[in-house]
Amino acid sequence: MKAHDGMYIDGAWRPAAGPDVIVVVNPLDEQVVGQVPAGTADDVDAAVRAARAAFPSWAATSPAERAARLRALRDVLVARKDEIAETVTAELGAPLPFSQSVHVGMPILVAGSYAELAATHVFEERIGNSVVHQEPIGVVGAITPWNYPLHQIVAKVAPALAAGCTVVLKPAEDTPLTAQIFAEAVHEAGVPAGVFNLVTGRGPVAGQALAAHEGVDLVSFTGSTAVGRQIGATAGAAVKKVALELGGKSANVILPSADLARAVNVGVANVMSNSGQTCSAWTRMLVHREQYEEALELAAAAAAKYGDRIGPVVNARQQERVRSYIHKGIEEGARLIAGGPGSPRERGFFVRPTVFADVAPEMTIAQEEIFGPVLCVLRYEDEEDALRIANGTVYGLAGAVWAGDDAEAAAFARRLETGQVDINGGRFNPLAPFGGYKQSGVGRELGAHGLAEYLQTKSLQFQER
Ligand code: TXE
Repeated sequence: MKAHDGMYIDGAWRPAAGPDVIVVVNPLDEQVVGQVPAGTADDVDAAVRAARAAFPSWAATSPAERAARLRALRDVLVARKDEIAETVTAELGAPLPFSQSVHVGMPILVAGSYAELAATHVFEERIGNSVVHQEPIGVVGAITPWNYPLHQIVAKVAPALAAGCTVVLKPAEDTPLTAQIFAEAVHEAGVPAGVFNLVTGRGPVAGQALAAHEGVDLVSFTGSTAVGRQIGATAGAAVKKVALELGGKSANVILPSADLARAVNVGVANVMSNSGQTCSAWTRMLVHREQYEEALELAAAAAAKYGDRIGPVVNARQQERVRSYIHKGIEEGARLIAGGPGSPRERGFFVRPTVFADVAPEMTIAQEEIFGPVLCVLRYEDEEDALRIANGTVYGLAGAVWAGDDAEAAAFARRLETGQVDINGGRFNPLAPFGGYKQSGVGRELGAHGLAEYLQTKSLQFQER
């Protein structure tokens, strides 16, 4: 697969400062797909300098001009969608139709939504005798994970550019080729040199250097809670703003009035999709005790249907991690009703679609993010019990509620300690804010709330107005 052997800095591909490389492996067959340079603090420094130098003139462009560049960026992503989908599939192992519809389809929607928002957002308002200006925060250090390689990038870079910020992106080690295509797309879209810069590299080296760089005004990170905590501490010490989108352990609450079969089937599909590597996945299904046995039959059958259609997980480490959680579930007394820790294929980092019954709320598999195709089905006594279980983790990213009508589900959803809830199935809305309560993060992505992360306000106080 085509790969650049340099970093995209100040509008051109430049040689990396050091000799280290990252080898990209296809999780489906364990074949090498390409390699990219592993950046050092020197590469990060060059990229941050370029972003700083480009900031004043980009910040001064009109919102209409920024909207035009974002529209052009969206158009390039659309024009290159097949190539991007193939690259995501090669790096992440996702089935091609899923890469086309979700891994590429979703960021195209998000890029389009920020082209619109840049054009329509009110960057200046009068409040009494003051005029309040919303100004770009400056240079953004964006650190992204591999689970949605393009979406995670676009969800940070599009609002940053719409706001008038400049960006240095450090994408995940496992999926740098998609990030390189994104950099080409930004270039083709006519975004001026230095406004967007890409440094591929390892988290503890390039990522750490970016998070700590004094030329960065905001660090926007998506990834594990452990690394997020570290980045938050580094940024806090430097009084630098952070946005953190971290893990989740979302509850899928099926109330007794719901269409049980539909709720279970959609619920299983939600967890198995992207091989369970979705921070918002509904990994805990909560079912009323009287419907529990029926739900288990439905869930086991739905999981079995996935069988071979599910893609691998991203790498050997993730495969091991997921399998060890499955072992832990068995050890702690949960009952396996589909899948298990065994490997379904000789090659590739596959994990079988797995469902656990008789999961107690305090078990490790019901508390920690597994990030694999593993569903826990829990039993509740009544609504208060369901609420206590649903809210009983350190996370609060997403969730779902099913009921006979939307109003009943929404009333329950209002009591959940979580940033986003799908009502009776829901539907992706690129304008709705996404982000965590509790240890799932700080700040929001998408829509106007996502844009606000990249802005700071200045009040001009007049004597009269
Ligand atoms: O994440 P990391 P990993 C969760 C999920 C998964 C676990 C581990 O539970 O099993 O995290 O995944 C960069 N300073 N999520 O190890 O390490 C790294 O290079 C600065 C949830 O892949 O957090 C990559 O670009 N940066 C999730 C990014 O951080 C550092 C998505 C994420 O990697 C760094 C992915 C450091 N010290 C994993 N160390 C979600 N919320 O969607 C690493 N990085």
